[in-house]
Amino acid sequence: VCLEAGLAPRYRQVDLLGKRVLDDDTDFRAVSPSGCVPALALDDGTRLNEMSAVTMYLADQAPSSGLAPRPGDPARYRLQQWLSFVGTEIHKTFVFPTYRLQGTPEPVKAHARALLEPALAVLDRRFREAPHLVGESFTVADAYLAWTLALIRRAGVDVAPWRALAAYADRIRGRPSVHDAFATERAIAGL
Ligand SMILES: N[C@@H](CCC(=O)N[C@@H](CS)C(=O)NCC(=O)O)C(=O)O
Repeated sequence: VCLEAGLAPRYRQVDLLGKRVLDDDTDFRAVSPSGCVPALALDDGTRLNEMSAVTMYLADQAPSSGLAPRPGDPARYRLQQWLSFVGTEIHKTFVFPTYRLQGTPEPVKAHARALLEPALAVLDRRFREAPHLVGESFTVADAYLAWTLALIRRAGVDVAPWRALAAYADRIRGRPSVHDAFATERAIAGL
């Protein structure tokens, strides 16, 4: 999102198990009460959490980017709909239990995998109608979905049976900002 918006934040690494900010060994819960990323800290002391709020805030710093429809535009609610769908039906339903740092029992993982399928079908239907989640242009919901699709792929789930979704996944992976964001993340994590 920052790459698309032309923003250059300072990234800080977090030990998500120990809940510490790595560079100064401070308590991560001071910036994120849930202990979850993302957490955005502004110079004026404002702290913001939750993917949907953080990404919409960042989008609104660059209104001409089109990353979020402007307030008053009905499409803004459509964006909120898709951010919520990706967050609850894909991220927390499948990605989170699959990659949970503390580990997840295998039957729970299998259940998460089964729950993913209807969500993928919803996305496939959407991409038969439009090139992006909200419509013609890339928004922060697509950025969020791009990240979840990468983790779905890494988990060994092949989305090929959902052909419109698979075509979208290929397209979005080739988007320069998506490619560069993963490269930045790999460099920060030393992968
Ligand atoms: N509801 C949160 C969920 C964020 C979330 O689950 N983040 C994971 C990483 S993908 C996390 O920080 N997990 C740490 C933990 O569960 O302790 C959001 O939408 O931002």
